[in-house]
Amino acid sequence: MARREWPLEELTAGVRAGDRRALARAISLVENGDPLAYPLVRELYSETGRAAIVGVTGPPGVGKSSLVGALVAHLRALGRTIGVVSVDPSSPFSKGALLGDRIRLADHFNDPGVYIRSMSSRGHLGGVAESTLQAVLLLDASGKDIVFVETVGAGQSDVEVTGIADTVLLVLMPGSGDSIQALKAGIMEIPDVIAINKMDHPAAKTMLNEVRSIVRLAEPDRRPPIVLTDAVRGENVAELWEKLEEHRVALESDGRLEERRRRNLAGEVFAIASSRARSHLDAAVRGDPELARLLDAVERRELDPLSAVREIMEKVFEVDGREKAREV
Ligand SMILES: Nc1nc2c(ncn2[C@@H]2O[C@H](COP(=O)(O)OP(=O)(O)O)[C@@H](O)[C@H]2O)c(=O)[nH]1
Ligand SMILES: [Mg+2]
Repeated sequence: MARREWPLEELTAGVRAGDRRALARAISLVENGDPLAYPLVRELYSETGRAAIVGVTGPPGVGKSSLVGALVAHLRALGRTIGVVSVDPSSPFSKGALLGDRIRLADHFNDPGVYIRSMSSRGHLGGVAESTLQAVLLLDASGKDIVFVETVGAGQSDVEVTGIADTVLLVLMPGSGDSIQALKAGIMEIPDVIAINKMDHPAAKTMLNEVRSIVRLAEPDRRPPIVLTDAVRGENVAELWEKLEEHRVALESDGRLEERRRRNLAGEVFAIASSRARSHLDAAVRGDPELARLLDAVERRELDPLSAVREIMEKVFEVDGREKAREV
């Protein structure tokens, strides 16, 4: 496929104008960890923060992509513009993926008010968390009103990308027993809104009761609304959007949105820095004969583990390994 080269200024202007080819190119740069992605996002960052970011998480197969598709259809009818970033290796959003469903997501691939993108989870230096954050920022800068970020949740993914979101929607379906247990055990953070999708399933009511009983364990002001949905027929999708919007309006009205965004951005910055530090460490020690010698010495009990850590920290990060060892 012949690819036109974009000068940086043209690409920046194209993203700003919401040009889909510019967006496609920009997100590819981000996804590939291309050095050009860095000045691009840096240039646009001051223009971000306007979009409502909705994280959509839940086990594979519950209907996250379908539900996002249904929400996109609903929101387009209301005249809102939408970006979708999907980090779901098990069911990538593609032109054909949801064809055949009543919600013809494929229609939206030609709609200038919608940009849908599946992110590959193949890693580069900063990993998938970094490219997802950058892609969301690009969609935000392109003027989209709402950006959905779909990730596989419930302990399935080691990247907690919902840390980007203003509002977190957990999608479950009848029979998502493991997720119920995870919620109950407090392993899963309480989401802002819960959708029990596939309400056409005979066990939907049982599931609703189970989820209700768990939600009741939370503080009254932390209890998320629960909505039964059918993503294929678009049932209760309007109600679901209402709950998502109500959550954001409530956050905005009392300053919690700023607080949450500050916490999220701090978390993202630290997560990306940690991931880079880890990659740097991996690259530095891979095949390093000196490290092999250190590890041999640890194994022979001639050098204790923390002394080995200290030597590695000094060598790789040029920091005092002793201080770090004490903090840990
Ligand atoms: N019966 C029924 N099937 C659904 C519903 N929503 C999604 N599905 C189907 O469930 C499967 C998985 O959906 P998908 O959106 O890819 O789930 P994801 O892995 O959570 O993104 C697909 O075959 C959908 O057509 C629903 O509300 N009812
Ligand atoms: Mg999916």
